[in-house]
Amino acid sequence: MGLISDKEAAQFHELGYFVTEPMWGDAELGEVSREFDRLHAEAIVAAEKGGDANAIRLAKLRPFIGQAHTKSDALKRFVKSDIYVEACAKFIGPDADLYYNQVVIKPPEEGMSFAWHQDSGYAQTRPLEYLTCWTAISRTFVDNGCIWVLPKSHKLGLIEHRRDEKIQSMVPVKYDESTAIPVEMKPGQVAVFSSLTMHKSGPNISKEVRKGYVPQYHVPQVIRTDTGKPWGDLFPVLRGGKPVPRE
Ligand SMILES: O=C(O)CCC(=O)C(=O)O
Repeated sequence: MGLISDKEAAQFHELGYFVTEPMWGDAELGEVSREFDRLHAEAIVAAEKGGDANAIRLAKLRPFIGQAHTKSDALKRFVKSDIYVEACAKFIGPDADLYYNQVVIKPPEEGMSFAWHQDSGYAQTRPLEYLTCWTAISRTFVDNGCIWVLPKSHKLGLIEHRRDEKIQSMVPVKYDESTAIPVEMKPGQVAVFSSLTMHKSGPNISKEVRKGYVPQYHVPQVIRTDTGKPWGDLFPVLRGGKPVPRE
């Protein structure tokens, strides 16, 4: 504990996000980065086996590799990192589960953008709001497709989203991006934000790969509103205010 200051917590509540200092050393980030390369190669092979041209394109240029903690022992340990557990204790409560986690890679010069959205716009849960910890595994900057946020957008509540099949994303029916700011990060920094905070990411037009890891956390056994059933990774990280030990 002690990684998140009162000022950062206040910014989370006021603006809907804050950005930490780098939280891991080169060795740990290097291990995660290598796991990203392995998972990306596997995702391309799996898409090529399926034979769908759009799926192959997305696997190459904008892979979102979900439930990565089940595909990598290193990531299964990483999701219980101190900064995530502390963010859960501060913003969720004494008990929290990993809700979903994704590896998101944008290859140099051709990585694709990802449209504005609230994470809660994808699947609604009871309770609605949860925590996204967007983590820079590589350096991230405007030209390699860093994320952008709309400060205070979490205060708008849930905005209606519609599915756009062409880009295979949920998109809010209306928004004003005039106050958007880019969140450029060093490797190991975390943008901690609400699932109601609007964000997007740009294309990668640089020569550097952009690697982001996106673990999200919620109350234990969270219910998906449309099915009434528990939903998500349901992987405990915090119980009774204490971190669940790594295996
Ligand atoms: O990493 C990205 O490019 C966007 C990820 C994102 O917005 C999300 O996972 O909700």
